[in-house]
Amino acid sequence: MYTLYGFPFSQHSRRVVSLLEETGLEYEFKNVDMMNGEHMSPTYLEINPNHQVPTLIADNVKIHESNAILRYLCSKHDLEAWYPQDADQRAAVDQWLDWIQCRLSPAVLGIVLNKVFMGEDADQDAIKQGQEKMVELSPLLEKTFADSQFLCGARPTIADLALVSNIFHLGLADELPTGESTGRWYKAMLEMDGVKKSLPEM
Ligand SMILES: N[C@@H](CCC(=O)N[C@@H](CS)C(=O)NCC(=O)O)C(=O)O
Repeated sequence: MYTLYGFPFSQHSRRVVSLLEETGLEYEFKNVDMMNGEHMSPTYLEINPNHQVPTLIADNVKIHESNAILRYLCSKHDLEAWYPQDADQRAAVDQWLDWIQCRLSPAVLGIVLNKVFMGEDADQDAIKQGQEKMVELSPLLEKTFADSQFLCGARPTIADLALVSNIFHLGLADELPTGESTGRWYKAMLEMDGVKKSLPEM
């Protein structure tokens, strides 16, 4: 039985929830109320000194970093379909996970943080930079989904779960990547039970 500390409006938390739900692994979700600063409380800082969600706790391990948690769960439970053992196939999943974290996510965060959560303190430059980056990155996704049903082939992997958590986040700011094939992929991802269960109540 896992304990997952997270927050439904955190895209990094949602990707872990969606894997746990998709695979039926047992877990207890502990809500860290970020709107009220609970992630900065001494109690939570003991759990994760980086003051970030998610954090996963199992019998012998405590892990932060959402993608590390996804990889851990897959390795621990032999979730081959979600994170292949084969080196070539695994490299493709890892490549997308890193691309999402390093290239896409900063743009998404810049837009959503400032358009949705910062009110009058919003940094308009960060929104503009994020939007410009999305104009650059959206065609890369569109080309990928024109050739392939999911990021790494005919079925979703943890890379798709990481991506959909970002794209849903972008949707909070009324922005989505352009492209018919990307739209088809997004619709298919939103129909997955685990993804549905990871979404915040709105
Ligand atoms: N690289 C981390 C990022 C986690 C992250 O940025 N979490 C945000 C919520 S989506 C957070 O907790 N922010 C609070 C803070 O940084 O103080 C991961 O992938 O888990």
